[in-house]
Amino acid sequence: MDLTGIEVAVIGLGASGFAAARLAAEKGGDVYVSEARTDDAAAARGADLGDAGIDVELGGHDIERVANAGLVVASPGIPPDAPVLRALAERGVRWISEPELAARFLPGSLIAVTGTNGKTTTTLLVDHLLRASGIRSAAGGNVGGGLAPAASDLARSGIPYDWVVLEMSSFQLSGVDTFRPDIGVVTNLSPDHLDRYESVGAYYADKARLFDNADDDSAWVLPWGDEAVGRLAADAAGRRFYFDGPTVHKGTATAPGIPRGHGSCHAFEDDGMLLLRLDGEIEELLPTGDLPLLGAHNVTNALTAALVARLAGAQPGGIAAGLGSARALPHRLEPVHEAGGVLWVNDSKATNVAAACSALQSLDRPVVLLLGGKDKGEDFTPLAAAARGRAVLVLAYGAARDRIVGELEAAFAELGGGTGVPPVEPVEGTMIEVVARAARASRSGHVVLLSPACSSYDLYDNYEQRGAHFAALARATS
Ligand code: UMA
Repeated sequence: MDLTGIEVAVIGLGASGFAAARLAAEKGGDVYVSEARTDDAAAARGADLGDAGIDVELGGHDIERVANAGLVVASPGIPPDAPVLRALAERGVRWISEPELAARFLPGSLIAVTGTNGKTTTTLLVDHLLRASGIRSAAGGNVGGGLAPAASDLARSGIPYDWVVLEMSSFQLSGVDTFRPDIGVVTNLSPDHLDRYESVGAYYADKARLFDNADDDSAWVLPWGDEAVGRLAADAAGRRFYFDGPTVHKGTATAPGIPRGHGSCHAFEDDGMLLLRLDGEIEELLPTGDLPLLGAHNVTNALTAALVARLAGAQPGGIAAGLGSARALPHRLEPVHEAGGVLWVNDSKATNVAAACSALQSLDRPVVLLLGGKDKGEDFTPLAAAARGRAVLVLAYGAARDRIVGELEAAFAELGGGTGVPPVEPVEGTMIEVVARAARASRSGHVVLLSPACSSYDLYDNYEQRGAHFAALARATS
């Protein structure tokens, strides 16, 4: 495909706008970038694009010029009710998302991963399993955090990948047109982004666009027994493959000893072993205990990724090797140190209560829990039920310290106190004092878990900096 002679307007100059502009220019387009901001970062990006002969305007949007372009690419972070997109919609102008543009130029076959949680881990794990199987693969898309490039950067790379694995957010899916994954994955669904969507239905409707161009050759990898995902896939053409992990049926987990999996389930865990079943043949991958990723939700992610990799042509041996060498993503239940039988785990990305509850629930060792940071005003009481019976000590620090102590003590009292209720201790000072206290309090067999349930901005620039500081201090404990 060629964009020669076509004016391509790119709205927004973040990571995706920058990548889309370079791709469109490289494909012959006459590219114009329009960005509302004028700060140093935008100016630096603008200057880079200017050097490549791309016309960049900062500080507002020339609606007429954008509307007259032959192709409009809008950044995912711009909500549809932003004035620029409203003005375009009123003129009947349609726009596409950056991965939609990229997919028109991507080499190889396409795997697209969406869902509410686990997208990034699954995307990067699929790529890792394919590579471990000797298949040329690359991951990108919504991933962010410097862990993988934008889709357009992969399209520009000129590398003849066999497979490209893209994480797709609902924002990116809202702007698809011809986007057609060979293998599409929905990890799970739950309400999210309600600051942007007027209803959960509207959020799910964008996710459903994954299936827009389904045909008989499409393969869909879906959670077994998930009604919301089933409704999303509806009657889309293509074959369906199902995974069933320990977190899928939260309320109805199969009792120990009873075989998991189902006649029509293709990836599941049974008797401590991760298994695939395709065409009725069982393939053993890895004992669950050998998976280096912590937490039940990562068993689900591993099963999902293994099934996708198998459908993409990877052999069970390569998949098993890849699962065995998988590493946690930084700041997400990331083991950072082990000494004296104490495992130190950095879950700094858990900036809200739900994420910290989920981290606690996924560990099967007694936990010394570190909570604190900037107080976002969230209710901390749900942490009490998650911590009871799992945490042996809660240390609260930072700006939210006193509220955490007060709310958790009250919540534990309401739960009736008694066995399994950990003491909640305020720690004065910074992460240095918190880690020192955790080191004194922890015993062999314990996990010291930083899953702070708060943002980092009281003491740090971002959660990455907080996690790195915690990890460095943990490593220095012995
Ligand atoms: N802007 C305008 N006009 C407006 C509004 C915004 O010009 O009216 C400008 C902003 O000033 C900004 C740009 O548009 O410069 C918006 O950029 P963006 O928010 O779309 O962000 P990018 O830097 O392009 O990054 C995006 C994804 N961000 C979002 O979807 C919010 C990144 O996902 C993704 O990694 C990147 O593209 C490459 O694909 C991040 C993310 O947080 C990780 N995603 C959300 C999530 O996972 O929950 C969806």
